[in-house]
Amino acid sequence: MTDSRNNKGAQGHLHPLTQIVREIVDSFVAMGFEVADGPEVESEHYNFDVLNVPKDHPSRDMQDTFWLKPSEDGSPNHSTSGVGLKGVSQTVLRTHTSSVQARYMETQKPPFKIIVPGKVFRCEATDATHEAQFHQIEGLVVGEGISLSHLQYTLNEFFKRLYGTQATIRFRPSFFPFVEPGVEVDVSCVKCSGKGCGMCKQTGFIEVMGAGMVHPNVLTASGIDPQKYRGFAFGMGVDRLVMLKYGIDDIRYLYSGDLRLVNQF
Ligand code: 2U9
Repeated sequence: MTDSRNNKGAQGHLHPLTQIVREIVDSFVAMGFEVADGPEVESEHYNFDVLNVPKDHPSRDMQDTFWLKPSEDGSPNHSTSGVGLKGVSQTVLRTHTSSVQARYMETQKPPFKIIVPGKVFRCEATDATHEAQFHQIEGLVVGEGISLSHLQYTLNEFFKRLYGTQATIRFRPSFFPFVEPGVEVDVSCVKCSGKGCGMCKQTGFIEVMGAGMVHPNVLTASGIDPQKYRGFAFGMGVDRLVMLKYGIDDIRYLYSGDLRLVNQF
């Protein structure tokens, strides 16, 4: 058989999401990062509390987070809670992979550089740009003398590897409870290289991730002295990157299992 699509279908191949996850992870591994992972069923403690997310933050709402029912005896459903049973840390499906970095920081002594790929879950109505389950990759670097310029250098290097040496990035101020300062990261438009086109809405840039310097409260909550150590962190939604790369206009295609989509990659 000579038709390449049929050949691919017969042999099987990686889903486009898996392909990009591997490409991104490999790129950070080449820069000296280690890969970490952790549970998808997570405690409120690691998903929110140690990440400096206030008790009344909207991301904790039932509308945004999948809260799991406690088991019959009242104990939480997650494996290793950050608090004792009486402290009542309820169980959620993790809403970001940041909980993995929080767990890692508790047991490892700096310096370290980790990259964390994984599935995350948000309780929201699905549409062309939102799914209840999607893929994230987050990174964390902690050490002495780490500054925003290390973050800028690392991300600049990463996007040049991913999109080519002409790619440039820019930071815009933003807010996330776990970082201070926080930034939104834009990359020069992959289609028009920054000149302005329909894809980038004539701005020349596309928003691709959030990032910032790890909040001192987060370091302290994980047993790391913020007077001695600093860290930077970043997070990106992989589905959005796949959609941008291949011009896919509905995230639901990525999870439909429809071979007419996956066999194109
Ligand atoms: C620790 C400390 C800080 C990770 C970060 C973001 C900003 C961010 C979003 C991008 C698109 C999530 O998939 S998305 O919706 N993420 O904007 N993530 S800083 O900060 C951390 C993580 C772990 C211990």
